[in-house]
Amino acid sequence: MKEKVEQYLNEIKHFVAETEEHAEDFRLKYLSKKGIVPSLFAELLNVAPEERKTMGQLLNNLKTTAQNKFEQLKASLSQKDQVKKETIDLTLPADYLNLGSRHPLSIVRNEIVSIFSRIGFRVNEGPEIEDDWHNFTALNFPKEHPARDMQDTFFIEKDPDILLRTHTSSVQIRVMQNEKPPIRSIFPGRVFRNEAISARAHCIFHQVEGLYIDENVSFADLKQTLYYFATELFGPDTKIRLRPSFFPFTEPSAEMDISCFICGGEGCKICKNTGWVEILGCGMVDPNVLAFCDIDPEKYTGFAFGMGIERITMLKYQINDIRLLFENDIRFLRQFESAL
Ligand code: 2NL
Repeated sequence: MKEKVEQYLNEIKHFVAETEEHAEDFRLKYLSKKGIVPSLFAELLNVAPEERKTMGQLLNNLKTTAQNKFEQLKASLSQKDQVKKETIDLTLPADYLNLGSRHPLSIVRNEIVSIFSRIGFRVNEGPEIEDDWHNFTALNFPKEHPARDMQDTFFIEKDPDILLRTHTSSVQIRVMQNEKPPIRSIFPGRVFRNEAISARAHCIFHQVEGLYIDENVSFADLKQTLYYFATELFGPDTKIRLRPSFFPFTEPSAEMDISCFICGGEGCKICKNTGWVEILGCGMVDPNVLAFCDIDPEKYTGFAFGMGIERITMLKYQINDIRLLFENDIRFLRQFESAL
């Protein structure tokens, strides 16, 4: 019996398990109810009483050796598993890299900036928080004009009036004060108006305004510049028409329509069956505005225009609710992944 135990100890010591099944075979062979260790304990009854104590000790040693070996086998197998999982397979294709996409308002703003920069316009930006003088007074708004009302403008402070700019024209005032003509620049930016939010209006939106001041700048220059802009943005077949309008800061003033780029003038939902879509306001800079900025209105003339980026984006991509442009819903934004 003693030799048998020695032999088993040796076997156990050199046992190798490649898989979980091998380890289970080991447990069944030595440690299960009908396995070697319990059978040897059963044989103890046949051993001479004076040898029982030493044999008992030998068997106990065999039992713990087998138990320890089994624990060791299990532990090393699970470690092997872990290593297998952590090994990097360099032949696998790479994970899809989500680059995101440009916001539709940025796509359109960049396109407008790019069109005007091709004909010599620079870009200027300025503060979103303005004073009354730059936002209203210098733009020829009368003292009691309704736009100056709390109902229309977000005031940060009263007396002196500090407010969120209601148009980017305030930046044009700053440029006219700081630079000598010729001035040829466009002004993209965020503007604020105290309006109830709906499908068609938001209290925050984006504008691009433009300004050209020099000697002998005429209404014909304005018209040709805007015609170039319209054909670049909406296609070479685009026609324009100007309708008389009114702004405090331009005289004369006009609104510009383009021929409907959806139906080509036949009449559809987008142009409300008129064949024309309004896209911007414009006019010759009022002499009072030039004078406020210390530019001599006898020597210089200029034209200016302004458009809402949201409006143009909604027309171009046929978006029917302005709020979609502010919610950043990923399902909406993903639709512009290939637009730029
Ligand atoms: C519109 C109309 C317009 C201007 C903006 C302007 C600026 C200065 C002087 C004169 Cl500093 N004019 N800007 C002129 C005409 C129209 O915007 O419907 N915007 C969304």
